[in-house]
Amino acid sequence: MMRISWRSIAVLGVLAAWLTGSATAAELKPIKTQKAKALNVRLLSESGQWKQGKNSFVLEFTSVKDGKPADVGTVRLNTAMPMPGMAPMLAGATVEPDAPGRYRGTISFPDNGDRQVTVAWDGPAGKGSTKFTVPVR
Ligand SMILES: [Cu+2]
Repeated sequence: MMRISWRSIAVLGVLAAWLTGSATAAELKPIKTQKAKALNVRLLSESGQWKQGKNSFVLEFTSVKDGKPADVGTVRLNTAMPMPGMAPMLAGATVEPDAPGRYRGTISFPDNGDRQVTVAWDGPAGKGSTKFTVPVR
């Protein structure tokens, strides 16, 4: 009779994660979930938050109706930090398509504080944009 210990299962899991490389959806935590008309927009990362310095993230677009990935074409993500008495600090993300309705991006922040985030898209699922606030810790 074969015995499989929980420890060996855990070891296999770690090995599988190594072999497949980058983080899978299950390992990502939501930073922000936003409904934009017929679309749900999710901003995710491994830590579930943005911090000062360079950040990697995933943007997911799904249909509100059936939950399926929505091909939104070209995606842009820009951030602004309003600062009293001076021009707002702006930072844009580099965003690359990863899978239908799924995009990978990076963005850098020189300091912490709340960012006004604008996500805009233009493609087969239509053209649109949404705004929300994300704290940079
Ligand atoms: Cu600032």
